[in-house]
Amino acid sequence: MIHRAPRELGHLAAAAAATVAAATVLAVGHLVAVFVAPAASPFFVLGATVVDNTPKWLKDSAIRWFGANDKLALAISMGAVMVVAASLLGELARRRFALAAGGLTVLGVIVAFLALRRPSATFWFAVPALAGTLAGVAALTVLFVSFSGSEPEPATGPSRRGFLLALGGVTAGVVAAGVAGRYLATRLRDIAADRAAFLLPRVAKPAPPVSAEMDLPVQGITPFVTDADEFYRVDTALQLPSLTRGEWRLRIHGMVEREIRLDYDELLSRDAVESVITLTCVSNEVGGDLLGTARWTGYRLADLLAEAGPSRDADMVLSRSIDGFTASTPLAALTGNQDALLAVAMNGEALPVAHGYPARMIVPGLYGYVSATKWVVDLEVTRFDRTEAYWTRRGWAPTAPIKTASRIDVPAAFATLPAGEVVVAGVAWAQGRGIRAVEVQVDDGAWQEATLAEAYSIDTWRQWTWRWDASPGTHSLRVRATDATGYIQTDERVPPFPDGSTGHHSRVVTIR
Ligand SMILES: Nc1nc2c(c(=O)[nH]1)N[C@H]1C(S)=C(S)[C@@H](COP(=O)(O)O)O[C@H]1N2
Ligand SMILES: [Mo]
Repeated sequence: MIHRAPRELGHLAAAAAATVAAATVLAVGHLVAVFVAPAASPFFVLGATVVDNTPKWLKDSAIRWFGANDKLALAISMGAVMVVAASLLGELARRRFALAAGGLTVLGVIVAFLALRRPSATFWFAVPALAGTLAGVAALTVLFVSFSGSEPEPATGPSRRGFLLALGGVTAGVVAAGVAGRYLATRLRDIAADRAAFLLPRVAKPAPPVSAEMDLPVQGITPFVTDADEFYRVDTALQLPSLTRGEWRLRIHGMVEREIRLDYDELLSRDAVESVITLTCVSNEVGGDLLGTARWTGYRLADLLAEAGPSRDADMVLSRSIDGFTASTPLAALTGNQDALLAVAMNGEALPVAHGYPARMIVPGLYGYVSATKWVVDLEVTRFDRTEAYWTRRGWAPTAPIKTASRIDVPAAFATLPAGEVVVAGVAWAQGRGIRAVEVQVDDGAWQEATLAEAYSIDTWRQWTWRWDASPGTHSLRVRATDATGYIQTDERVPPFPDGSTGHHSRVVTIR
């Protein structure tokens, strides 16, 4: 097998195989980087490392010699170095395949380390080079095995044909990965530039500010407003849609008096509004963190729908995203709520691509799967008895108001704390109704009234805190909320399917 036959692979063939394997590292790494961290592409990492470490005199001469083509000159010289290095690797593989594979791995790991040293690197930066290296070693192995795999016959036997086939196949794969990576990278860069050029629309009446009384100074409590990059993300997109503002269109049609088509500039000519809303996922388990609060800027869906004139017989709006996701929202939840938005900004900045850039829906009081379509491009006014949406077709409830719920943020689960005063705190939510009270229970004791932070609105969560005089032992803390209708959060445990989980969140802590 591998240990014998490689010696039979010619010098040129071995060099070609190793060069293709090295190219695999770069191309696959580049493709993976598009999704993980574009700046961590092995191409850019090697290029930037070379540029950063080129002595000034050489850099200056390169610019003098090659002028605007200095990047091209850099690419060509790096390519030449790679071919030479790969040929040496191929030669090594002919003699000791394992050593060559190990050598390629070491080179890949070095590139991963270089990636980690790039500015603003996170640990993700190591991933593209490592993924590329895996693919490269696999390519090297396939190429050498293809030669030696079948019964080696002399001269132009099947082994040679196998090798040429494999070489052609892997090369085609490398080219495809390279082209895909390049194409996707430019597409995503377009979006980044498009987002960067976004200007927050002027709002006639800004949403009331979040005051200190709404955001308690308790260590470890969930902040009232969630940072965009901390905001939970739930969607079916394997690859984020990339839709520029220039490309974006919204069509409102179906059971309407007149169909409407809007582009982004036409949207901007309307009055923008702002509203602070807590978005919640139906999949949130008791105690889970699939919810967050943001200040959303956008345009009233009620106004946009009014322009189209929905028919009296309609009772639902089927919203569709550019990637085919759909949500069915009760028409009344959109026309009857001034805070149901076609949002374009989150916390004062363009929506992040992952949160629906350039436009998404935000509807207070309803779980996201029936209301919060990201990358939305189409609103069809229709009826619940005519069609279904992405998740409702899969058995999730067609009407899905957010259930009254509460969560303990501090102390942490299974924390060990000194006896005496312990601060217990968290958040509670019942969008559309508001939170009236929160109570905490220790073990089987009586329910104790927590102190509520000031409410922002009925459509946002509300922080709460309770001071506990804790005695030694292992204790269980439990929380329940009462909403403004007087409904007390049930302790009946039900899973998220089909219309949201219920049950009390509890935490066990040890007091010393
Ligand atoms: N296009 C699209 N929009 C979508 C979804 C989706 O899968 N695709 N998921 C929905 C669900 S289930 C939720 S809970 C919210 C989550 O929004 P976020 O990712 O901005 O937090 O988006 C909604 N909008
Ligand atoms: Mo969701």
